[in-house]
Amino acid sequence: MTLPKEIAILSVPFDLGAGRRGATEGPSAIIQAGLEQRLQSLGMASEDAGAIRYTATSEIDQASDNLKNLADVIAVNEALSEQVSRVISSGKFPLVLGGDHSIAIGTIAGVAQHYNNLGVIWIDAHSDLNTPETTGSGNIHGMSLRVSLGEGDARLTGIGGAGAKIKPENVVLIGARSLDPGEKAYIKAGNMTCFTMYDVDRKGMSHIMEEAIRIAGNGTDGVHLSFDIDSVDPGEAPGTGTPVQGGLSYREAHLAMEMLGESGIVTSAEFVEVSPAHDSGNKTANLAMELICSLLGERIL
Ligand code: HAR
Ligand code: MN
Ligand code: MN
Ligand code: MN
Repeated sequence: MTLPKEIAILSVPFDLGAGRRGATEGPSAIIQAGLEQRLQSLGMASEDAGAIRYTATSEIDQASDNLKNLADVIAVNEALSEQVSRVISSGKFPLVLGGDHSIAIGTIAGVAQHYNNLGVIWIDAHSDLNTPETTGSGNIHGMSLRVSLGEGDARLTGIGGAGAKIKPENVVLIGARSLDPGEKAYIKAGNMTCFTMYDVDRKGMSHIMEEAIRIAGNGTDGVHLSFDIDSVDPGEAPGTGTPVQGGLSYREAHLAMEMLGESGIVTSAEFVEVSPAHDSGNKTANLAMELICSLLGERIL
């Protein structure tokens, strides 16, 4: 697989999977940062495929405490999974802009319809491996990776078809520094690779990315990048709902994207959790735009 030439940008202005409002404005802020012009100058054709439409429900407050806004999360993700699948069928590279990280459920469900063994590189301060039993917040953006692994509430795991969409041995987490007890137990017990910030500091981003590319690419027929902007240090990416100190530096984040771009293994990508209301200026949306360009081939020299 080489770098894609045709990109379809799917906007998902949705934040009901998060505890704080704000990520609905993420997609338009990233596009307004100049994404399409910049992709064009890289020789890529991009198509703004518009915002995912779904029918909002009136059941918001009837959802249980440990699955907040469940009906809306299901509705948006069903619609997103269909759109993502359609983009791949048309031969284009799906670039999904969130929105909170609950939308990974729909993105991965749509992508997985086209791959037998999908690798996933999940760059995030968090691991999003909670279940309704282990969540402390009830926010579904803290459960999305676990749902894609086929675990959790059946109404979520059934989005885009029943069952697991990915396997833990094909998943690599990078940048983790805020894990709940149930998430730690899952990672420690399982065969999922997790490079925490300790590992990034200790081994360096270059080494971590070589390993991540090797593991996610090993025996897989496609690789999805799920990039949560809160992986980056709040000093560089303040515009997000759940910032955590001690994150990736500006260059570490770019290096990760440059190496992934060079590897040519990435077949779909999403950038989530940009919240302009929490930003200072457009710093975070602009960073997300730049990181997308690094992934898609922009180089310093
Ligand atoms: N682990 C916490 C929870 O389940 C926080 C999850 C948070 N936020 C995200 N996802 N941005 O990566 O609520
Ligand atoms: Mn996340
Ligand atoms: Mn996060
Ligand atoms: Mn560091």
